[in-house]
Amino acid sequence: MNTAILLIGGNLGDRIGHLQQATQLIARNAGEIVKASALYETAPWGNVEQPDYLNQALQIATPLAALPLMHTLLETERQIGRIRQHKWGARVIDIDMIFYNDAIINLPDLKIPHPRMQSRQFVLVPLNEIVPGYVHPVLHQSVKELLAACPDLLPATRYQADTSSTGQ
Ligand code: PH2
Ligand code: MG
Ligand code: MG
Repeated sequence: MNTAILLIGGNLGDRIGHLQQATQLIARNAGEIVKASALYETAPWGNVEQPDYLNQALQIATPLAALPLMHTLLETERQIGRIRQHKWGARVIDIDMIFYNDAIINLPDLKIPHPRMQSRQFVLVPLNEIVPGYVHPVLHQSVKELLAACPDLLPATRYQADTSSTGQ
């Protein structure tokens, strides 16, 4: 078995529903969910003219090698209804592989660890909840250390679904 750390997120439509659908499909097609973080509401990174995201980190145990896993995750995005438009644009679902064991992969379509993870609060904050001690195989720092040193100031806050209208 292999360990993969994923970050899922989206900022269009039923954000919670899409994350739940993604988690179910990943469990069915890629491997058992070992840990799941809370949901975090995060400010859009890159192109700021778009709605806030919900992001969540997952640790999975997978029999798949990294490349087949990536193809499975892309297929899962399509099943949930993602249509790829602009880089860093709004989307119903994005499923990114952040770590795969302690592998370093530099293929044209697959870079592991995710090359921008260390500069993004929306990745590091959810990861820090489930795998604070995971060591980045290139930077040789733990997720907790990367978060402490992260220059990004965009907020990532634990998301509470609004239950105020569901009765006293
Ligand atoms: N994904 C992006 C670009 N910007 N911003 C937030 N807050 N969360 C994301 O998941 C995200 C983003 C490209 O994949
Ligand atoms: Mg992404
Ligand atoms: Mg992606």
